[in-house]
Amino acid sequence: MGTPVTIRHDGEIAIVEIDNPPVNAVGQAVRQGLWDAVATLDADPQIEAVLLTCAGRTFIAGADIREFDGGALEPWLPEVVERIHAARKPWTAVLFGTVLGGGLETALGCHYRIAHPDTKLGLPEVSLGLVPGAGGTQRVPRISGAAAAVKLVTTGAPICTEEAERMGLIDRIVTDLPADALHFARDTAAKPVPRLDPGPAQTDLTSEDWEELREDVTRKARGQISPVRGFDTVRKAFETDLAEGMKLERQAFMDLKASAQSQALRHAFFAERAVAKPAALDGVTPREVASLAIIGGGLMGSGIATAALTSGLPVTVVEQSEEAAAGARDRIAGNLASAVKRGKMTEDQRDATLARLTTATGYEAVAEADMVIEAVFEDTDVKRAVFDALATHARGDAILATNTSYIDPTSFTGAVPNPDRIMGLHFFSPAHIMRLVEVVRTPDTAAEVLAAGFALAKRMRKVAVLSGICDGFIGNRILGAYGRMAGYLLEDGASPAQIDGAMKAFGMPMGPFEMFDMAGLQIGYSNRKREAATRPADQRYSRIPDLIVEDGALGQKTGRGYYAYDDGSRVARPSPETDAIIACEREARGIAPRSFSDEEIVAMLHAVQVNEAAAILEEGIAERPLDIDVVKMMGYGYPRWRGGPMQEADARGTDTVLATMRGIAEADPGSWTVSPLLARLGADGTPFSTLDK
Ligand code: 3H9
Repeated sequence: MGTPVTIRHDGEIAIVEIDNPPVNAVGQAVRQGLWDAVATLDADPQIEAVLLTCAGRTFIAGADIREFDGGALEPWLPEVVERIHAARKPWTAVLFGTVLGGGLETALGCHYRIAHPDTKLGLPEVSLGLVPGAGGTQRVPRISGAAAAVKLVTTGAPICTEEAERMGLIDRIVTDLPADALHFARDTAAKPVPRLDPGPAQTDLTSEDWEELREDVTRKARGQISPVRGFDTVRKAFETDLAEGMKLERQAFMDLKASAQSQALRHAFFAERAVAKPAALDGVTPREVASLAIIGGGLMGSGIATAALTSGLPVTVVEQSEEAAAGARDRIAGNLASAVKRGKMTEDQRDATLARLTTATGYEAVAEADMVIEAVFEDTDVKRAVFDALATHARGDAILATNTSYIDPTSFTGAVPNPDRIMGLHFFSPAHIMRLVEVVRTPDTAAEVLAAGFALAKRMRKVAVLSGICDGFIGNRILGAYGRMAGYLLEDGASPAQIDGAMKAFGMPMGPFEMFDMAGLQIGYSNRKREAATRPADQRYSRIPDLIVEDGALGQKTGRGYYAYDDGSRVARPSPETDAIIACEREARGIAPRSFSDEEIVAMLHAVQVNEAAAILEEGIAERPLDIDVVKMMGYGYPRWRGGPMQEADARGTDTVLATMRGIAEADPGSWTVSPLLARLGADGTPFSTLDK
């Protein structure tokens, strides 16, 4: 392969172009190319100014993340940036696309920056568990001041060109490229080359202000270390000169690069992209879907409809009555109104989106749809009635999907001819916000149909994960094991507050009991009654959840569940009534409450999830451990900086997880069986990631 950096001339202007698809990441060859270009152009008497630009869809989108697992290859990016800044000729970066991380830092090394209006700029390193490592924490404070630098570095959120111009990060917004760029460069040739002041950056912030800001960053980081380290590194820009600040930044970058959190976040980055490419769909062309019908316009159906309409599809929602259809339309309109409020769409876009919605009360309305998604009540008979109707009313080649979250789709789709067009599309609630979709394949589903599920998810800007059939599919099945273990821990002596507190300290947005209370305890109660007949006789059954429901406490909506809630409040307080039920039941079962450490609670709740996940992998329900990680991160709030339960298992050591799981299973063999896959990997500590092909 030739060099990714080439130089061409337009009169006295040199155009340095990086061509490193797909996103022009600065890998070693690009760094070397830029390093050499500076020397070549400094020595070229014909050249008076330089434009730095990129081929393809974007200016540099960052350092090459794939290089971070090995040692740093020379030349290092900070040195390349410094070398560009020290060049004798003025360099102008021509920005477009997504100018991120090392891309923005390279641009900041240039003496000028011009940008196309649609450009997004940012320092997203925190989302990879890092801090900017090529001057971002030192140059932005010197150019834009403290508040802007803290925001860019600690949130990682990209900004638009207007904001970047206000911050002084770009000198001009240009629309006519490359002509405007050539003009701009010619103007720079006549001026002295501007250099960044290497002294400490200036600020009015007092040390109290800095402390307050730090507290805010720490609170929002919720256990993630990189935003706080990024903050501290930015602050150094106001205390030291540039050279010293660069050294401190390099140290922070290298420390974090080696950290478990950064490894987990890098895993999350690549896993979220890899799930879109399951082996089962290799080379498969999705079936075309240009119109959608949804059966059921409740919370779930309306959410799915909102996402589909927003993606540009025409959608027909079928309800049972005019009143219910009007309710669905109102819900969808409400979802779109809040999108307008959050600045996600304009009022005109909202009107155009809503104009693609049709509501109807009869199945005739689905006759033309390329795909029909059933989103009715989670009950086999209700769903069967829907599919019986679809068998006659939907087009013979229409794709038929069910949004069931637990039930085997083959148990209610028997009447449908051509079952190769049936699949599950398990959206998460609220479906217009949550990004995860489990695409469930039945033994009959055609690959092009599954691919259509993936294409639909992508179109809706969601992330699809392929799942086979089992009770609860990937996510809810693992949730089942988690909930069961949480219930046993509670019965054995831990309080809801301790268990929830331990899981929140681990990084979960809420603990299991707060989650149950929020979701409502009634559904779990009904599920347990339904499962009673098939539950293994020797499996431990904690009656506490049933006793709480039977005492009239159904969770937040009734003001009491595992916790008590003041009227309309979501703040959980201990509930003396519920605590009494727990204590009574322990006594009735002859359980002497024991104490658990928070670490023990976390390790046990983690181990049972990994154990269930390992069974899921062995059964071929999920293709790879990374699929499971993405489901848990995107659907259940598993902290990204832990990379999901399988990545966490690798970080703890599969041998350690196995030992914990063995302890659990030996104490209660009727309830738990160690998965043979976990036993195999854990025997010598082989990581799950070895199965991520
Ligand atoms: C950094 O810069 C550190 C410096 O401060 C200091 C250094 C010393 N590297 O997302 P897409 C791949 S840290 C390697 O599907 P989109 C990606 O895996 C970096 N590969 O496209 C995918 O590969 P595949 C700071 C990368 O249009 C393909 O490109 N920068 C990188 O939806 C297409 O990606 C970031 O964190 C990379 N940096 O979104 C930016 N970026 O086709 C990270 C992408 O094999 N990147 N790939 O699956 C992004 O946010 C998005 O990719 C981007 C494009 C917005 C650029």
